Amino acid sequence: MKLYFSPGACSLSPHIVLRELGLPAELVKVDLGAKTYDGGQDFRAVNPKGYVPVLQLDDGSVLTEGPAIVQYLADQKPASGLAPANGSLERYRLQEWLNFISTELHKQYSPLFNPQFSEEVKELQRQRLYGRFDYLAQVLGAQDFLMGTQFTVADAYLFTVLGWSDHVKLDLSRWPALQAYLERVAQRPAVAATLAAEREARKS
Ligand SMILES: N[C@@H](CCC(=O)N[C@@H](CS)C(=O)NCC(=O)O)C(=O)O
Repeated sequence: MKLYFSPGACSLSPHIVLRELGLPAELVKVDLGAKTYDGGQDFRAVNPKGYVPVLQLDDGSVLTEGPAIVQYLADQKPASGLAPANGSLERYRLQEWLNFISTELHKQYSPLFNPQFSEEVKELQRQRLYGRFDYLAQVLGAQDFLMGTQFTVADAYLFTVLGWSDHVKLDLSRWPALQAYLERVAQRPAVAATLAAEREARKS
């Protein structure tokens, strides 16, 4: 398998999942500005949508969209508990979280990275996100992870997105439960190893 990624981007989520599962994969760093990888190969030939993450399977098939990729990975090792069994209500709960993170958080952060948006628009966007944080803090004040006691792929994704907060001037200090959650997840050995690997990848 190959994971096309960019250090610190949303591809951190499947990268964490790979390491949590102990699955071997080649990591391919993508230059998102130039849309190239391996020093000049056309990334759009791999993913015409032009964004990471992309998972390429050994038979050459390409899977895109973070929520689909992390579920595929978790299903390679069902005993890991990173995703509940397909068809169970709990699996739909996991998908409920993945969709929430994708649409209500991830894609609400995106304008905050965009220099073309005014500070006024960005502030409106921050207020929208603060409402989502109120809800998340209620949940994570009462349990360690999104699904309860078990770390799942949804936590890998939420950790990734909330981790961008400082960078886009979203102050999490109003939500101690979210700060404690980020610390809890960061302490997981696989997560710490992933963050270290992505820090290293930034240098190359
Ligand atoms: N819907 C996609 C969105 C992925 C996405 O937003 N990727 C960003 C990095 S976090 C990216 O590669 N952006 C570059 C671009 O869109 O040109 C998913 O959930 O996987």
